Amino acid sequence: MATLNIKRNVFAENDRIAEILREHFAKNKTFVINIIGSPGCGKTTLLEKTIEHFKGKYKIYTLVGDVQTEEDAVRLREAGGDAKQIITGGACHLDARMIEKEFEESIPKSLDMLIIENVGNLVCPSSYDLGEDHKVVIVSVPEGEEKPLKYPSIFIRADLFILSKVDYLALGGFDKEKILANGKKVNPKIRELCLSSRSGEGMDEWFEWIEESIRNKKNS
Ligand SMILES: Nc1nc2c(ncn2[C@@H]2O[C@H](COP(=O)(O)OP(=O)(O)O)[C@@H](O)[C@H]2O)c(=O)[nH]1
Ligand SMILES: [Mg+2]
Repeated sequence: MATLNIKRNVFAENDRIAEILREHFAKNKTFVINIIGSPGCGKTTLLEKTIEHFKGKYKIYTLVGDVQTEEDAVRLREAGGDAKQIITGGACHLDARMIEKEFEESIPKSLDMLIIENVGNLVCPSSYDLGEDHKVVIVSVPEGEEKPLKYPSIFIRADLFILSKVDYLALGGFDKEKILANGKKVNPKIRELCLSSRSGEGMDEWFEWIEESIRNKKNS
């Protein structure tokens, strides 16, 4: 019973900080996404391409969560982005307090977009609100069609489902319609986007979604 209460308090405190962050981002008109997917599903590669595409047009800052190493932040800076690594030292997710600390210390206040790449994991990050506008869930083609059914909590909470690495579909043996249907089964309202950072397929739709979201945030 005591354990349950502690867990409830942790989530309540996280949600309280996330709401404060959301108010700050709303005031600053910063569009915020929280990207969640398994290790290796292609999160950082997608962000490298996104940074390259919007360079000079939008001011974008990226926070990257990993258990260890600065590798991803280095990659994003090499792509021309402004990026900061959050090393969790073991934690399997980012929480609102970590983002609050970065809000106070590193995140510029005049931003068009803040992208948070969460720690690679389809489970724990789904429970932590980071003050984002949208959670975006990514599953890559080789991970298998049943993933939305096995990890429903992130699909329930996400607004956008990206099926990544669609260049692998050409190899055969992957059922694209089935994984998309499974996503819709868990969350009928989820928007779907199929893309490949490698071949470029579907990337225009991703860029358009970002542009539209930034516009909507500015006008809100
Ligand atoms: N075939 C293919 N490989 C990709 C694609 N995107 C990323 N990768 C590869 O997948 C591996 C993991 O990518 P990374 O972006 O580091 O994944 P993360 O752990 O989710 O950030 C790397 O070897 C990438 O080159 C893609 O669209 N197609
Ligand atoms: Mg990464």
